[in-house]
Amino acid sequence: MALRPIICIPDPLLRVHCEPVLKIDEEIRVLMDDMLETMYEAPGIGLAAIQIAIPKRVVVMDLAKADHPPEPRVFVNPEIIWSSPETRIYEEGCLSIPDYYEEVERPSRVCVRYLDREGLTQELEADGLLATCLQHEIDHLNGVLFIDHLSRLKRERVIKKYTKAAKLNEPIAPSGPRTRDRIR
Ligand code: GNR
Ligand code: NI
Repeated sequence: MALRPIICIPDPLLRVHCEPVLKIDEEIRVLMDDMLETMYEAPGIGLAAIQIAIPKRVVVMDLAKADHPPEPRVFVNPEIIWSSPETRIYEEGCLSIPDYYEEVERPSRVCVRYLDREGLTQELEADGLLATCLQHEIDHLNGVLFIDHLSRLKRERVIKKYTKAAKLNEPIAPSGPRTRDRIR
């Protein structure tokens, strides 16, 4: 297992459309394990492969509460096959936009089809934080960030701040999303 550096905006890699995984082989299993380790260390509740600069459609997640056993999940080639007409608003953060949080409105429930660790097709109907997080991560696979769901003013303000900081080589935050979202 290995920790891999997480890339941040304005890195253009965060805007690429990621490639489907054709075969779940040892290389992909190593990637999943490295992503989980990197996510736990950040700490975050989800991570898309592109956040460690790998343009493949792989997502990891763990929504288990801090005092509960870990529940690592992996989703390969996840697709939203149904979204509820009802929406919910949740305050999101992103490890690639450290220290910035804003409310995002998304469908409150989704049905997702994906391949599991063994390469078997699975379908999952999700609500609550799982539904929000799945949509946040699937957006990453398509080069979309949660700030793209905000007003243009808010989005441009954030991008400008991080672009300036990157030019001056100033780290914006040493750690990941604040403890409220952190579960472990
Ligand atoms: O750790 C994370 N917390 C979070 C909180 C609300 C909605 C989405 C997320 S995902 C984020 C980790 C991350 O950036 N995944 O891409
Ligand atoms: Ni994110």
